[in-house]
Amino acid sequence: HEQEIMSSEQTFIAVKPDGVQRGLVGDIISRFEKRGYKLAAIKLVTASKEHLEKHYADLKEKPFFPGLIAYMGSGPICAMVWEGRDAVKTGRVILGATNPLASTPGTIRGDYAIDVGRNVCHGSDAVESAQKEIALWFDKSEINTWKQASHDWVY
Ligand code: RTP
Repeated sequence: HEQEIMSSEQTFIAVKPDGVQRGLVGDIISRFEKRGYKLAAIKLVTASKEHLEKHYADLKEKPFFPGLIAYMGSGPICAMVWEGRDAVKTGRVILGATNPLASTPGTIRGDYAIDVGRNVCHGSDAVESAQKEIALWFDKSEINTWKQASHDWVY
């Protein structure tokens, strides 16, 4: 299984300003840790408007875009890179559906949110966007390569 671990994916996960304010950072980290994912990078950032406009470039025509940028810039965000098998897709499952009213209980949004405009967390939606987002939010020097002692117990 060495090969599979070596080729394991990275995803960009963020606790949005409402999640940080509500004290949910620890719980969100804990869910990824307990599932078996490995933390490769983490920092608290208050993002600039320009940075957020790059992050959400695909949504710039949406009517909710200005509100989304204001919300995301309203306080610090906990930015993270999580690594492990199928991290992008499974990361989205751990977060739950974008609209919390449709999120399954047991997911982060399904447990903690009721409003799409205050949905607590972000996760990359594809391997390609994960790579772009990781490069946007982190310098290469901030990404840690380390061996998880529990790997053999996870895989
Ligand atoms: P995210 O990037 O935050 O993980 O969310 P997503 O891919 O699941 O959803 P996306 O469609 O890319 O939307 C990004 C974020 O915009 C906010 N949003 N508000 N109708 C609305 O008011 C509305 N729709 C989306 C949400 O915060 C969503 O996570």
